[in-house]
Amino acid sequence: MIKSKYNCKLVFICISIFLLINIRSGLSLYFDFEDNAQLKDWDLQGTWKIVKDDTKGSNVLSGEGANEVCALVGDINWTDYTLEFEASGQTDEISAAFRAKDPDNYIGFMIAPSLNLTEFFQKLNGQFNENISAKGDSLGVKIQQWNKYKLIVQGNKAIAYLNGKETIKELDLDKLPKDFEKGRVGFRQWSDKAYYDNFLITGPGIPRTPGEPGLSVDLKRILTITWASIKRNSNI
Ligand SMILES: [Ca+2]
Repeated sequence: MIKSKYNCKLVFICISIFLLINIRSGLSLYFDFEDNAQLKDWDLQGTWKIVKDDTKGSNVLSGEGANEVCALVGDINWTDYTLEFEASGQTDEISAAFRAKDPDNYIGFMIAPSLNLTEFFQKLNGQFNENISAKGDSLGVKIQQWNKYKLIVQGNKAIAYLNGKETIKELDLDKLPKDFEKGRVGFRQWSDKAYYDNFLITGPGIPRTPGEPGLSVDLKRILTITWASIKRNSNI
């Protein structure tokens, strides 16, 4: 019995170490943009840098340029994920990019306050197509206003939320070219300056990141369940 008890403890310790190693070795997938080291895994087109936003009281990712600016991160083979972030268009537009191969091939979700326009669009081999989705015109998003966005990209659907409410009709991804079946994620604008912060990427096969919201609670719960299961099955 004593030997069994020690074996069980050993199993628990091994599982705990395995979980911690997996969490710590993962690519950074939560970005609060508080330091420049967080940009090391990003591919940046245009001028992207970390700046202090006084209205928010936090460091944020700033992107700007004369034409299109694009910042991508993640694995080109990712398919499904949920993207959560905060954004504030400093001159006008903000956009998220997903199922992205590179700055010339991605799907975008755009908010343009000056046009009161919300839409999904695609860029394939450098060519834009803005007629792939419904358009929204009554969201009321303002320039230099921080808002919370969430994009759920799952299977053949993409759904966008603004401050917890669905923005426009979901996008049918199965009607788009097969080029958009998988890809990276990030942000982009055209000739505009925009701020982004607290970017969280979650999904199947996407590792967790130290410091991301909710992680410590989740880890504690997993370990508690594991330990309870070991005790139950071994009667210790
Ligand atoms: Ca921040």
